[in-house]
Amino acid sequence: MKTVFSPRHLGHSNQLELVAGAIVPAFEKPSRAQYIHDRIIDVGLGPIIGPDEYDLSSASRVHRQDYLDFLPTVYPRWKEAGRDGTALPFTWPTRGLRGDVVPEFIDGALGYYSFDAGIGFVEGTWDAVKSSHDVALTAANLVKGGERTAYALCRPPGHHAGAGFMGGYCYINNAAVAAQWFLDQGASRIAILDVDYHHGNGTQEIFYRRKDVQVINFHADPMQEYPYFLGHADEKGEGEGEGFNLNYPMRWGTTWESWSAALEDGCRKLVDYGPDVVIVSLGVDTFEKDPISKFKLKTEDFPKIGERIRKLGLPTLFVQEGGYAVAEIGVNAVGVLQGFEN
Ligand code: SP5
Ligand code: ZN
Repeated sequence: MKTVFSPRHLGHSNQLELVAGAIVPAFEKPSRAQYIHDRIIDVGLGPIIGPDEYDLSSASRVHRQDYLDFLPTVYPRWKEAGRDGTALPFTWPTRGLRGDVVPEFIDGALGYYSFDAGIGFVEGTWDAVKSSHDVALTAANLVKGGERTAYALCRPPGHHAGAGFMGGYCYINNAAVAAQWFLDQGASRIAILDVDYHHGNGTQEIFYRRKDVQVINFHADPMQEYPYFLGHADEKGEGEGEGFNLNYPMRWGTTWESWSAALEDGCRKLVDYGPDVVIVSLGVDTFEKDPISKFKLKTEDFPKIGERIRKLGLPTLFVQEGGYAVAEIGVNAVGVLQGFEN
């Protein structure tokens, strides 16, 4: 299979992150993508090509225009405020506060457009975010052109980004934009299978009232795990979208046996839906040695994910999301892709 990848992700680095009461170097770091890239070459998965440039027209159908306009302004405004280093929010409009007025000053605007502090900006962040979007759409175009599958080696990831907010290392929701792009190109129905350890709250929020995108999430129970405030089993969609959102929350310590049973159930629901294309939000932070996660999938389990998805018999776009056990991320992510191909 072909991989789409851009070295422009490298400009997005040196961010800090607030974890367990300490400011630490971010887990979502450039070496993640480089390990996957190198593993693709080592195993001869197939050619690696660069992205084409896409405009933000499909993105503007899943994200608010004011949010998309805001993203490229963040770092210039941060510098205008006399700062350097990493731009981060630290205050948010929760219940009881005004969530309808965008503050003028950058600190307030950053809080307005985010739900956590996991979204640092440095000089190259917007360029990397745009390149990640272009990587996803270039890979989508390969699938539209008749390839059975393609892999978008996106960095930064996307599934925590909602219509008007960023968080969880995510800025533009690459998988959601790709789904919208397939619809804009004439597809009728798209399914998104999100196998990242964390609930894809952004993807769920974007499509919650729509029936043209089925969203299926397999993730750590929000009672125990980030992003905490979405991802329960009773969230099934609303209005026209009722019945088209499926959540499989699982407890800390989940192993392949029960994780794969959830995948099996989700795949059956996907087949009933009858999508034209499957988009896999491919996180490999379900791995037993992942530094921020508590599932127990083993390296040998990842190819089995790919094998099961292949059995769906549908055109399939893989979009990279999380995975932080840096030394193993290449083997595990590429393991899913090899499982699909074999
Ligand atoms: C795309 C993606 O996987 N985003 C994940 C964002 C997770 N951010 C919160 C991490 C909380 C980590 N808490 C456990 C710390 C163990 N040292
Ligand atoms: Zn994750």
